[in-house]
Amino acid sequence: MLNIEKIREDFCQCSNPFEGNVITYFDSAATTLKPKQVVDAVNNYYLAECSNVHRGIHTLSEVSTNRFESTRDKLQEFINTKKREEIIFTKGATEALNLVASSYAEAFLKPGDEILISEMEHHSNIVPWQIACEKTGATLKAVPVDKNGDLVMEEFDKLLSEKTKIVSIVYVSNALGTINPVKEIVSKAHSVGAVCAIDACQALSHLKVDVQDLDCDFMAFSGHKMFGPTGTGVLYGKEELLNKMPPYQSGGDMIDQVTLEKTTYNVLPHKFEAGTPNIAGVIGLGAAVDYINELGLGSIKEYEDGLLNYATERMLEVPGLRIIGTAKNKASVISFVLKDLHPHDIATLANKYHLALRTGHHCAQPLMKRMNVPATARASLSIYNTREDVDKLVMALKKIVELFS
Ligand code: C6P
Repeated sequence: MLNIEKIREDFCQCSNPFEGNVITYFDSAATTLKPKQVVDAVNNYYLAECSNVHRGIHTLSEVSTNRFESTRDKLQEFINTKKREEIIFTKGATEALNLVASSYAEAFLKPGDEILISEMEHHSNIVPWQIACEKTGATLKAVPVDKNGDLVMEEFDKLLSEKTKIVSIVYVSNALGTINPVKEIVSKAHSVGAVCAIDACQALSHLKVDVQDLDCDFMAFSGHKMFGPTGTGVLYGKEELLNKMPPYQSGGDMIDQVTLEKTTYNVLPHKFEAGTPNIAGVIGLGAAVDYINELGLGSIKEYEDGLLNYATERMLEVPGLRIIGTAKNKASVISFVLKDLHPHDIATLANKYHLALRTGHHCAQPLMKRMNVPATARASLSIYNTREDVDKLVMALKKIVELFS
């Protein structure tokens, strides 16, 4: 059982007023709040240990390098990679997916090949593949989504063929909360010889993820959606694939030997980490992993599932509210529309009640089109949200409905 009161003390935004009011935060799918343990780790680096990594032999550089690299060890254990070198630091899931699309897809795809995604992808898992297709002559196909927000797996089976070389699917939809059957998807992708990438951006702070159990070839995620600093992210890749891929960016740190005629490249993971990395951010991400481990993902999931059920039931009390995304297996995201109110108006009014909701297409325009809505309002929940927060939201939404009727 999580001690929510104690957790809320770690996230000072849960109790500190901003311009006179405490804001109830329902936008954790955009970025989670940060616990003081993470902020302290970042501060400690800047105030006491600041220096560059992998370069100097002086004490500070050694300390920073050790702290930076210890995050890689923590992440190896966290998602259970076979080797620590399979963890590549990026600035976020977007960069991680671009890395695979640029490096792997552009190097190995040819005209006639196919990439299979789904209608519920974030733009970060659509556009890089479109660009790779333009450059290679490959074709992009998308698995449809049903009216509840589940992938239509029969259609997945039909679209998957010997032509499919890459399957790239979101683990948890940021716009609907649907949890996809990724283990089954990976296994099906492998049955036709395709590699499978998983966009786990919305999964890591809610579910236990084990890349060896899933057997995925690549996985992308962002540190800032799992209580870590912004500008941090990870690409996991199987060692044999990463080894045969060309570098994504070039410069310092990713080289072995440089002459004016030719350059040889560094070993993994450095081959894909050109230039000075986000040292403070990665150290903070290590503290975020410690924080999640301390709470336990099992307890987090149990608490969030209970809160999601409560919020779903209570929000349906609001006259005219329709939840968009009612898959059986969901993480703590509730997207909704309210009568014929534009979602921007809902969020603007909710903001007056000091409630932070997100509205818009959530960088998933093809999904909005499929669900026949221009946009939704979205409440995304995390471990620091409570039933009282949900009650406040429901009360505000009821008042908004009254105002417009
Ligand atoms: N979704 C949201 O409010 P970055 O921006 O690189 O950290 O993450 C991109 C990304 C990729 N995949 C999924 C499933 C995501 O949810 C996101 C980010 C935010 O839903 C911003 S649009």
